[in-house]
Amino acid sequence: MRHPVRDLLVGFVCLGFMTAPAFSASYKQEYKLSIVPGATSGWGLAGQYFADRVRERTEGRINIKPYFGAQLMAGKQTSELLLVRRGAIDFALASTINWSPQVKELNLTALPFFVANNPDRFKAMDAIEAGKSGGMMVQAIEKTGVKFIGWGENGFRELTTSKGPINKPEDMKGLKLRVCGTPIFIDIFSALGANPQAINWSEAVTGFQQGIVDGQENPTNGINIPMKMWTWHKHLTDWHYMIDPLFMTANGKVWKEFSDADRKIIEECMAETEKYSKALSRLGYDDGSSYEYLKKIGKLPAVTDPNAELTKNGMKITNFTSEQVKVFYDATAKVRADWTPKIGKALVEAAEADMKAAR
Ligand code: X2X
Repeated sequence: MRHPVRDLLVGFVCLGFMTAPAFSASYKQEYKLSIVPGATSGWGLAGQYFADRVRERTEGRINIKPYFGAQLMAGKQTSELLLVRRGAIDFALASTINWSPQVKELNLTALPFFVANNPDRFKAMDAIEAGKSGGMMVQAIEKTGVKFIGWGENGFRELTTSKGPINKPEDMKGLKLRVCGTPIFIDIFSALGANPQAINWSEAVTGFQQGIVDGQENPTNGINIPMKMWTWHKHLTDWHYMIDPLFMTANGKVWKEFSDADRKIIEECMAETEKYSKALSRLGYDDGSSYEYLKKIGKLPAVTDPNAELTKNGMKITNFTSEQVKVFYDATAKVRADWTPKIGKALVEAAEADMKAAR
């Protein structure tokens, strides 16, 4: 005999049973997040922070696992975009310099002495991201079919060398410098008279250990300190010649499969991650706001005074005077001129206008 109340109850139970998991039934058990350097880099910490926030906020519905050390690309960092497009990678916290061989617009912030040639280099970077030029970069990224989720920061790249100090371009003559395999770097260091060697990050440390190269360039907080770069290089040239912002992306199909509510959560988690990532990158080099922010969220790293840490470990820091910056700026004029049409004149001009408006 049919029992209307029982039928109704069974109906409800089934409905409940079907709707709840049906939401996440199309979700993967694990989403792979690609990170080029290691877990202790600023970049690695930011990736982990994002994954943790998303897991917490979605109550485990979205489980993102960071894969550090470019392992999803077998070390080949410039293949990351291709693998996100194909879906072999679900998420990537990527650097402009690893995607710029394919997305030419992303060479913008690698134009030598372009962003730092402003009274406040961090404000200039933020102005690009928040401005018309940042929007153009996002468009260029999304044209490849991947979803852009938000910005982060590897940081301004400073030169470390075993020979030095570097005070003028002539001091760089013949220096063998490890750079990533992105063409604009070859042009910049060739213009300065050095001998750039394209080596993947995954093999770079072996190169430093074996003395195959005389130096490299990477952000101080994010990479140089966690990597204890003083082990191989005693000189640091604090020249901020370029910056690589990071950006979180997802494979287009993966993104579409999330519910609207979950997409919103992911975007909010990335907005938090942007603040964390930028604070890690800028700590000790800004007006103190990065320190305050990291303290507030309970995430102050062990090293809060980067220059003191470098000096304590025997590194000699060279800070350029404005005259020295001018010499290096002039020495790289041809690189900016050659790369402006490749990046797009409209984009370079929009970035100049965005940075100027923020002065
Ligand atoms: O290769 C590098 O130098 C690194 C780790 O900074 C990037 O992947 C951009």
